[in-house]
Amino acid sequence: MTHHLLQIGGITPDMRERLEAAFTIHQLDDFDPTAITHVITNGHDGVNPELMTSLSNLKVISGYGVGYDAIDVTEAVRRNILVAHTPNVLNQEVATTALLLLLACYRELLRDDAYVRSGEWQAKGNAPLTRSMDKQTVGILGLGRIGQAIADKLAPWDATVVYHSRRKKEVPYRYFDNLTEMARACDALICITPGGPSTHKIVNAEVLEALGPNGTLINVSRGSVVD
Ligand code: A2R
Repeated sequence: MTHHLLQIGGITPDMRERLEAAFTIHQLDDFDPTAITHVITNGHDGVNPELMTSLSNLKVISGYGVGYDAIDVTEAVRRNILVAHTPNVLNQEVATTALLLLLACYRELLRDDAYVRSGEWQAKGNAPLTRSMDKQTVGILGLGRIGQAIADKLAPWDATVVYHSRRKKEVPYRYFDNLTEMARACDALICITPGGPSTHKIVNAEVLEALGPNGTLINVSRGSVVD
């Protein structure tokens, strides 16, 4: 029996080859909704509710990413549709990106890059000095799989790691049950919670004010987490 898979978003040649061994692949601009049994999608696009309703024989939604906030999981469960995602695969890479962004902010990398490229360095000499990243208090909003990888990667900078999540964990870092209080205690705040309604704009004006004018905000979660 042929399984019919609807592809949402881009896939690599390797993914295509493996999927083609098991499925007939259909694209969004040309498919019969009643024939589709499987969907492959990314974390950003997910499956929109109207599309999901139209796929009356859908059995599996496979998201190649960690976040599944763009998929109505409650509705999927109600319809007995299995939803899969790919946690852990990119923990280290997302954590490295978080560190890259943090270091780039502290060291004004973009400002200094522009300074050199514009010829100002040659004309005026060194750009102003920047801040040290050593011994900073770094708050992690969402100490899950990726949050922990970020905490691990902060070790060489001798950071004091603190965190806020829904529950306190068995970790050697200080827990804040209040995000604003944590922001007040931090030099930098790194967001790495899931998206969706429960985290929508939880980094709000109050949190940003508590972080202060010299605070650094790094968001490697969804854009929806920050107002
Ligand atoms: O449930 P808890 O207490 O373990 O906390 C989780 C935390 N979290 C929240 N923290 C504060 N307020 C909330 N409303 C809230 N909801 C969840 O986020 C946990 O510490 C963390 C999520 O960790 P994991 O489930 O292990 O996710 P992972 O693999 O680290 O990925 C995080 C997100 C994905 O959902 C993608 O959207 C993005 O990274 O790429």
